[in-house]
Amino acid sequence: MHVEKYTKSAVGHLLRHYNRTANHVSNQDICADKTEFNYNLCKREEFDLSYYKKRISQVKCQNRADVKALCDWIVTLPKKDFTKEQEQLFFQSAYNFLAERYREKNVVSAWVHKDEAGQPHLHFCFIPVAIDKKKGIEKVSAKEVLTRRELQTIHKDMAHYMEHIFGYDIGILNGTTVGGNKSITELKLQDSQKELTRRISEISSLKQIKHQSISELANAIKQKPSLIADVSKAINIALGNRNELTQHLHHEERFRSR
Ligand SMILES: [Mn+2]
Repeated sequence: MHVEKYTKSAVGHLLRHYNRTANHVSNQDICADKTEFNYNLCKREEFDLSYYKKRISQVKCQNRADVKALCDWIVTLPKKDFTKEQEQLFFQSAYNFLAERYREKNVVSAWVHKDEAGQPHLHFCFIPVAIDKKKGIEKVSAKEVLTRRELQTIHKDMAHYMEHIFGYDIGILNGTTVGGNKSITELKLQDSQKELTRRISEISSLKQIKHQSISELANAIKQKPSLIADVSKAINIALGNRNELTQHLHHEERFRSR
């Protein structure tokens, strides 16, 4: 399972993507024949977009374009030989677990997609509503709802919950093990993680070189203690201390003329 956060401007399009009323010509991964098997676990009389608008008007929301107003927990069905009933039990349980955690009135839609390449998955879409500690009012804050701690604990909590329902550990997939079903955002993230790994290995190889030359230097100093003075002169020159450089050159000249 992994979470995505979206700004207000994306909400209309996203909800149409989840409920499949958007034009999906561009999405090659959706198999139109299977779309009828999708189902929404969030049962409301009104349309998702109008419920979203109504709910967000009830809470404080900063009037800034970059405010994350909708979050989507994507929960993927583990690759097990689940019957149709077990599959539905899995998604219904995931819904119950998440609806309790983020409060049902903040849920906008909860579509199970069975028409995409890869495993069936749930898009649990909700407005991240936190309680403002000073004013005691409800406010939109993805930062305060999806804290680092929340992201660290939810996976384990969900696994426990499912174990309680199914009677055994069904193996909830986390974001890094989902594979196959990655969004653009995830792929970008993967790229930057690869870049980071590359940088880290570069740094550690640099450190190795540094260690080598330090031990070489240490050996050299042991054999010729006056080298310390030379090293400190060299450091000054390297740091751009012009006086040191001139003195050094004069000294060399005098040395040579003797
Ligand atoms: Mn989907």
